[in-house]
Amino acid sequence: MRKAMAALGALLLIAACGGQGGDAGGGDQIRVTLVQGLAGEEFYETMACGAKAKAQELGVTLDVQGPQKFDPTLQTPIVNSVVASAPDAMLIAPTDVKAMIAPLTQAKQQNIKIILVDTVVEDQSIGLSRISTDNLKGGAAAAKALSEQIGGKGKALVISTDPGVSTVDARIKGFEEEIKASHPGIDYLGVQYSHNDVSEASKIVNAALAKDPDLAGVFATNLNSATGAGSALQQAGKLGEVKMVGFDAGPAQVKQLKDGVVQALIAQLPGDIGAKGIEQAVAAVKGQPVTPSIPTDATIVTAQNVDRPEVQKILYKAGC
Ligand code: T6T
Repeated sequence: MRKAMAALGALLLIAACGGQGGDAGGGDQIRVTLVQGLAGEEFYETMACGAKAKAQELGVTLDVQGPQKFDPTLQTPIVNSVVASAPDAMLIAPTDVKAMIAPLTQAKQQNIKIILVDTVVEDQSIGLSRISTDNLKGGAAAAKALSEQIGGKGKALVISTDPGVSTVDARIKGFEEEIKASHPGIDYLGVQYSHNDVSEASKIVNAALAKDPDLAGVFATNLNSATGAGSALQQAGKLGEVKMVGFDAGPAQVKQLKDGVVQALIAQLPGDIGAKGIEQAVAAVKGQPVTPSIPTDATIVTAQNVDRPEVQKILYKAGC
């Protein structure tokens, strides 16, 4: 685990400054809308808390909206209505790399400054700034942590949301590359998709246990996948037998960590992502330089460090 923590420490990179800016803003209060990937989910609520605190500090008006499901067909109409309300800037976590290009192009054409928080789209011209965890390194760190837990051998399964979500796709890539390069004893069973649904993730793990009773490890690439996968392992009485590493650190994941269902969580800094998003939005609206790419840190949380004050501080919250 120590090795994995050291690897994850390297996720903190120095942000490179760029000179891409927008038009100068007027004297009125700047209006920003944050469009979450999923309303009410702790990662995005913690992001909203960070954005709200920074908006208040900078005297910015902030509106927060999000779909009830992590689904581009639900996020698109929200973006369309935000475009109609013509804020100065939009912070958005796009729910699909392709499907969200068209609505965001509309926003760009209306001269709304777009800042990508967490996820991105394939069209590199969308987003004056992109703020996220280094998910590729996070996935590799998850592979190392899981391998350590299962003694470098046995069957390992990945549960993700849907293909086409930039963050979790990068986590899978990082995981797979690390397993292939350095963990020859691991029999990789591949990825199964839960559509970001807790009960779907549980079903996948139940079916996997039926097919492969000797399953050794699970990597769940995000909060809902981890919650569902963890409860399936718990209900199947597999504690201690099947090890699990999950991305994200909401209250349910932390409980599973303390209950011994999950051995390690990779906690992101959604509050920082939101706060930095507001800073970039304000700079863009004022025509000041923005930073095209801002990596934020991630930490491996285990039963050993979870109660430390510095770790408690980074766990996700359901509200501010
Ligand atoms: O893992 C986060 C986020 O980074 C990802 O893009 C989608 O899922 C979460 O919101 C957690 O469920």
